[in-house]
Amino acid sequence: MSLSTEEMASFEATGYVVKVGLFGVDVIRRVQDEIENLHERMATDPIEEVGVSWEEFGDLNMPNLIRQLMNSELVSLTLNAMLRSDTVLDVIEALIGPDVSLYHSKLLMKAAADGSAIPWHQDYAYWKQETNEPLMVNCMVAIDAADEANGCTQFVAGSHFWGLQEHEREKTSFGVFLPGHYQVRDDATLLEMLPGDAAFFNALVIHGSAPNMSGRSRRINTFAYNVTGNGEGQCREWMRGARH
Ligand SMILES: O=C(O)CCC(=O)C(=O)O
Repeated sequence: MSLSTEEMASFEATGYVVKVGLFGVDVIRRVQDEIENLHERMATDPIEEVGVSWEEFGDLNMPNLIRQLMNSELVSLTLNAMLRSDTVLDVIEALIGPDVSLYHSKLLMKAAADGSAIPWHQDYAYWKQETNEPLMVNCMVAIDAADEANGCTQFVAGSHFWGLQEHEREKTSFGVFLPGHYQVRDDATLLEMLPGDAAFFNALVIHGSAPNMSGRSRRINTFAYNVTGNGEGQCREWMRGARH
């Protein structure tokens, strides 16, 4: 399953495109099983290559809750298989061409009631180097149902045409953000997803999300891909096409 002409046109016009049901329920159930109790497991038994950013509460009585976990393929065999599957790579190839490398895989855990907002940003604000171009594409897969109440991701359609905006910088997770951090924006579209749905989006489209105000977690995993050779150290693993 790659992209139809209409889906490609939608990606080009808005900066993102959604594939409903890209992964089946059983695949997602396996991921859910593999990441069960992940907050507790990463707190007591960290893995060296897995980078965890915790929710910051300033209250020692609050449990350790993961905000973002980098290299998530190391905590879930199923995520590891998904990121190298034709299901994803055929779409990525349609979007960025035949030379595809993995940039990274990250889990965003947005825990029930306590998962914090993700400020508005363009990914290229994190990734820009002197020598690279904003060619990277993300595949964000819903592990839980994501809706307005649990802080689904929102996109500003067409904002990839605005070029790279000036971002503020702080030394926290998601510390690169547009002025105002997270606030309601009239020009943003809520992207409600069911488990297994996937959104593909480019490196310049503005996105962010509200805090989780519900009793349900909103876990998503984003696989980021790059054109092999685009940037220094930004192609972690070769996936397809020419090897540079
Ligand atoms: O968690 C969110 O809603 C946004 C995630 C995000 O910024 C990303 O995957 O690049």
